[in-house]
Amino acid sequence: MPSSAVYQPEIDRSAPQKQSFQAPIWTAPIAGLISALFALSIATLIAVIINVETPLNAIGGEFIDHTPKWLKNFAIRIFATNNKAALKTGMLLTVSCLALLAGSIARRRRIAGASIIAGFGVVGAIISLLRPSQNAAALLPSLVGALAGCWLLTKLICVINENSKPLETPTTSRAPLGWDRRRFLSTTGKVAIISTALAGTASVVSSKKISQVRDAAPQSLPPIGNNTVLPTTKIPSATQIFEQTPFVTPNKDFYRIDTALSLPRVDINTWKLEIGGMVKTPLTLSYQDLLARPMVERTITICCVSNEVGGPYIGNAIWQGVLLADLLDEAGVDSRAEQIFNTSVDGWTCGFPVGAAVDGRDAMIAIGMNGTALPLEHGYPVRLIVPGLYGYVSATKWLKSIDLTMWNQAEGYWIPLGWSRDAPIKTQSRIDVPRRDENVVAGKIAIAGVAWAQQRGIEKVEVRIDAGEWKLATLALDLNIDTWRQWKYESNLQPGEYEIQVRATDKTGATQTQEVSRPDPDGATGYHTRTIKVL
Ligand SMILES: Nc1nc2c(c(=O)[nH]1)N[C@H]1C(S)=C(S)[C@@H](COP(=O)(O)O)O[C@H]1N2
Ligand SMILES: [Mo]
Repeated sequence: MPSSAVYQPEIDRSAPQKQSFQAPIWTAPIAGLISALFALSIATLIAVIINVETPLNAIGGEFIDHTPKWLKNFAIRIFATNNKAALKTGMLLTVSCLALLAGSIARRRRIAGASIIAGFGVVGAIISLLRPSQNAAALLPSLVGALAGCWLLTKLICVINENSKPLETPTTSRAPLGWDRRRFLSTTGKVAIISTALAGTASVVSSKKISQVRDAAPQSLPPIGNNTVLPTTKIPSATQIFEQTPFVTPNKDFYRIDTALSLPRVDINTWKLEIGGMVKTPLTLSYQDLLARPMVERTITICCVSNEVGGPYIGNAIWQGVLLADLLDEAGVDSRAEQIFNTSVDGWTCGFPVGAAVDGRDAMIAIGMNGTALPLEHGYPVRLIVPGLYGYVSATKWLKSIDLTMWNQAEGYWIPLGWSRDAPIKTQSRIDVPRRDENVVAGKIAIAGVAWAQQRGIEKVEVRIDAGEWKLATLALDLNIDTWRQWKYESNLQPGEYEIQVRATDKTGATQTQEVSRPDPDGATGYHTRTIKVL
């Protein structure tokens, strides 16, 4: 019987219709939504259990890596570091819309509706397989999830359509009962509860596995030479002349920037660092090999190129690790090599000039941060730290391989997106005190902050109020040319509103430029300016 046939009840024609025979229009889309949630939660749980990337993270990751340049730069500006949460929300909304659609279609054309879910599963499976560091097992979660979703959708559509179809030969004695509302609600309710439980389990298992990765990190790092004191205690106190910004940024407060939707879970027993490309002897090093090597400890300030003037994406840490120059020396670098190209476990890449590793600066393979093994968020087990270069060209977290190559052979992740290939950190300064919108009381007021010019060092910092004369700020002890330097300036201020500006001059004598420019393509410029209210 064609589905367009309309059932004309033989009975109750004139009676007021209390109960409709057909399930309401919203039931089919809801069936689609519930089926998709069921599929996703099953897929996520399987992925977490068999240690592959979850389908949603795989699709999200692929989306991050392949969004057009304008969209990515737009998203970064709009959402700053919340862009991952925004992406996840966007994905869930998209999946939900597709699921609602799949459900509505399935009501009349079951196969067509289910094939939307199936299609999503196949796409998810293929993307999962193609993600960095994944194997054939990555196909499983999406495929099983999609099968489960299709099965459930067909079942729910049956519940919806059952009894609402006209009977082949309607008679007064065999009138259809109408659709079974109670059965539909109780089935979808149960499935919703099961899905929530599956998703909850997935999240618990996933956190547990992440803690296992964290717990596998050594409790303490090998001592540097004969020194076993926690490094933070060795920083001279004269580097700190105001308290609001600690000279050494605690790990928990350190800014985090990366493209990873989930933290890479590195198995420390199988992880290896490969150093290859244009070298005489390629090296393969395990975590233990690295720990057994001579190590250094250096205080270095790293920062993100996308930091706005006055922004928070900068931090200073005591890094412990193996000097890159030592490893490159052992590998024997071909003199024609131009670029040190790095790849992370999560497939992110970057490259910097060979010179930056061998010109005497402390470029290193870091395994420790502020006296502990690298936190997972900051690149455990191993990352690169290159003083004087922005993070996006040098600071590879979850490092997997280092390749000596030519500039025209490989391009780092951010370069095709319009960011500069060469990215030395620009001289900058920031006002930290008084805080924005802080009300200060008239009298002697402390203005303070940090300034940095990695590889050149900070020579002087000047402050001006209401575009007046530039006045020298007092500088804290200069630990080395690769760390930020604190500054402080005291002024007697009457009640009123004041505009404060700061500028730094590096040890080559160059003063940071006043010209205002955006972070892209190679770092923001301009003077940090803050208006304060004195009461
Ligand atoms: N694997 C990986 N490493 C990465 C990135 C990334 O996206 N993936 N981002 C880089 C950028 S842009 C910066 S600024 C620094 C930030 O390091 P942090 O998160 O430890 O502060 O890491 C760099 N290393
Ligand atoms: Mo960055």
